[in-house]
Amino acid sequence: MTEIPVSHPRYASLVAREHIADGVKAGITSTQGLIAQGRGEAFDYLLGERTTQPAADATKAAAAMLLLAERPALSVNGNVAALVPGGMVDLSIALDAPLEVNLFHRTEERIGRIADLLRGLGAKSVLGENPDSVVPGLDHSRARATRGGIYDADVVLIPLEDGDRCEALVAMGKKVIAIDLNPLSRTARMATITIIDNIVRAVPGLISAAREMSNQSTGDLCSILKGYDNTAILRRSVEEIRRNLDAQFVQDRG
Ligand code: PTJ
Repeated sequence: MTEIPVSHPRYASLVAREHIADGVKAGITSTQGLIAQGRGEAFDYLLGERTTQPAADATKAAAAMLLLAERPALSVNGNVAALVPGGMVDLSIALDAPLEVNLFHRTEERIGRIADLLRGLGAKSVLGENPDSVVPGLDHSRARATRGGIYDADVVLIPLEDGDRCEALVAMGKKVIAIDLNPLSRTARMATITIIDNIVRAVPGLISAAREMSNQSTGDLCSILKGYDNTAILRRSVEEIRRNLDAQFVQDRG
């Protein structure tokens, strides 16, 4: 990994790039993953590279939904495995939920490498190597799912996912939680709850929220979800971008 000084103003962003590039070299991340990261970075820049209030609100609702779930499952792709492998393992342990490797550009080698990485970091349940069912309405490889994991889940976390799969999971009657920096993406608009934040901040935020809220009563968790409005969260996120751009403009002129 290239030495990046902590004092560099773009430190976090440069470290994330290194992780994605290393993921490609290790055969964990697809080359298309480099492009996806670039797209995410652009939106992160517009959002001010921080967790906004709507993202924090969505994170709290997502933690409540995951704690209330009977069969939660967490999806992992090549970018997620490169950026937050330990975080996904910690989250799965905090929620007692399986991790399931599911790839857009599926190869059995990459699935196996990601599963081994997660197991090496202490994951208790990693699925995806032997899918035994399909999500209706998707083409063959992306549709693959596992009973006891995503296929049977009532709540699924899908970080950095494509819109088709999000829509197909919703069509199965599942509650879907997305992490996506683009508030305009189809994934963001189709999901039940969308956390508009960088996964490197969103996953630690979800772990803290799940741990802090784990002793709350079912009634308290339900009341957090009762007033939740995902369209309003997306609107507020776009508003955050607008405000951030206005603030930059004033600063540059000042
Ligand atoms: O490993 P695979 O084969 O499953 O492929 C994974 C990628 C991510 C390459 C694949 O699913 C893909 O092409 O995704 P997209 O369609 O580029 O969508 C990724 C979404 O995630 C976009 O809306 C990005 O803005 C968003 N995104 C990218 N990086 C981040 C992100 N959101 C949060 N945090 C990021 N670091």
